[in-house]
Amino acid sequence: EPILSILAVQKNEIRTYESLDGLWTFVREPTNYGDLGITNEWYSNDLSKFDNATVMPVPSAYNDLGTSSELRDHIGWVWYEKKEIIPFRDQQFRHFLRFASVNYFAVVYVNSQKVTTHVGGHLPFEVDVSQYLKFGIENKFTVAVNNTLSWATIPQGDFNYQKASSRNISGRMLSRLPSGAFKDVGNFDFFNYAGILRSVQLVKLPSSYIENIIIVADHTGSFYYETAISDLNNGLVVESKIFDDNNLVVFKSNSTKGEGQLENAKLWWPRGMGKPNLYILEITLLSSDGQVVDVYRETFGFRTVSLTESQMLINQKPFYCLGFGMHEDFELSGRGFNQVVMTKDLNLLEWMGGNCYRTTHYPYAEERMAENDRRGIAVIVETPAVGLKGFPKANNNLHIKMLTDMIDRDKNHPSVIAWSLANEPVTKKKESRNYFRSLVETAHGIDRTRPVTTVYGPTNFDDDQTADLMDFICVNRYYGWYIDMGQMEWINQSVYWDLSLWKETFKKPLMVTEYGADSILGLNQEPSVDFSEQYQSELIHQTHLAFDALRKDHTITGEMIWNFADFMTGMTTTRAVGNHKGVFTRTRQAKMAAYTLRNRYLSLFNQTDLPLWDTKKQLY
Ligand code: GCB
Repeated sequence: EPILSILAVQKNEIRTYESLDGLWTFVREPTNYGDLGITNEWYSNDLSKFDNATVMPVPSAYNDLGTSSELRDHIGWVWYEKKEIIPFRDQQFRHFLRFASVNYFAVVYVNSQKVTTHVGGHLPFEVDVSQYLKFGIENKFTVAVNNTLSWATIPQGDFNYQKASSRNISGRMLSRLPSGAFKDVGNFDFFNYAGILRSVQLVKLPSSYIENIIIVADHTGSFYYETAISDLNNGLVVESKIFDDNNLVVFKSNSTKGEGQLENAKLWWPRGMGKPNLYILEITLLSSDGQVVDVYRETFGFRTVSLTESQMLINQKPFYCLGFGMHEDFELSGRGFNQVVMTKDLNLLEWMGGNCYRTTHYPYAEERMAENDRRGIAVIVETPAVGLKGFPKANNNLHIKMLTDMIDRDKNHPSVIAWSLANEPVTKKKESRNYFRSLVETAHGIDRTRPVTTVYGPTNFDDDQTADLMDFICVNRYYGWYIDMGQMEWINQSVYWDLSLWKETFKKPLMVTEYGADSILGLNQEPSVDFSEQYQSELIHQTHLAFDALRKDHTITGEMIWNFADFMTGMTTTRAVGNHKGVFTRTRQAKMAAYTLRNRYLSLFNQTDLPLWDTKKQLY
């Protein structure tokens, strides 16, 4: 069983790690759904000696780096291998092999021995490999990765061998499709990029070490913290300190957990409302004679998220989200972590006057979560459950595990303002209710400080069976695109009508988390037609008229465009080399719509003190 590596990797006076990023040997199983590698125990071989061996960079998706559709569209196993000499001097450490994201299913071997498996991309896992390593000589790390999706995976995919009708024609059996023809269609609108998508490290820790830290701090300056130590025997003691941004100690204790109250705590604010002030909780593990055994420094912030019937409040002040749906997506590297793209995206988000985004449709890289804290960008973090259907058969246990791991990874980030359980589940049937109740209870059970939401698309105010379980409700609506294409002048009224009904029904805060239209950069038509830059820009302008009216009526507490940038999808008749609903292109050049949106966001961004609509009952 892999354990979630809850704490992000850190280098300091005690802790260190070896990066295993770089070029790995890569072998693709020759056929889709093939099983040669597992059957023939490729993990005990030297993959670099294989005729079809090549290299693959880590981190990156492998799909777009070859020259064949076989690699791009491969379904099934691929194999990665890396050899490393581990220095003698490191024998004193406990070694953990840590993967920040492998999509979708991973089997990990060290020196030909299976050490762990992991299901699901986008979340880290690690395994103690100390007993498998050899020091001073070469070690072999092998990872078999499988991207096959099914009804039991999250997200779901529909894969099947196609049954094409065969007919006997003049004594010959002819069939429409070649034998063994298959399809694997992810039940979502983005390319199912696969491989080792984020960094891999060999983490070196002392034999007693700090396993987990939780720190909860609110706008009154009160805080609570707790530390888990791997084995707190041998008279080890813990020292906890909080440092402010001038590096002054503002709290000190000798306990693994405790609470306190900070006078004049400088609060973490989303951009536009104040500074995103951060503090550091330093946990030191000391031996009985005062030697430092381990140390970890966790960044956190003082802030409170709460809800009234209509609004989201941060530190008791109204917060209006000016945001984006996004993707971790770029040319060539696909969903692979790319610090260049991350930096450009967050800089552009700030340039747009944004203060918020949703990690559509899976948890984003850890590096990015730290950046959100530092920049004051509020985020709704979403599980990988996009487009789920078939309740109660969908994989509830896996969903609960992913939600738990996600909260565990991101719980100390002040920028995380809410947890999204799923995007556009098909929740029209009563059976979905218990499924979603179990998720809400899981999230609330772990974290009482953040509200829980689900993003609704296929269901409506009058047929959804789960929305009332949520603390606040997110809705995706495509008036003027999927509904009433070309009817620009209907959009305002339709959006107003739709959201007003949700509000009237549930009496909870609402956010519109998706709206928009595709456009191709440079495709200009006046008067506008679909896919032109004018059409996208006008559609979002018309939607904004409705948003203004809804804001006046105290109906919505935020809006997010779909999408920040164009992104790759699978092939379908409604996509032309991917989804073009970005206000930026895939290479991050601004379309006409970007300026329309920027004007709006900047004008609202500068309205710092939003009125408090209702001080009535605090819902959360
Ligand atoms: C949606 C989905 C998103 C799609 C988008 C679209 O409702 O949540 O994943 O990409 O619509 O463009 O169709």
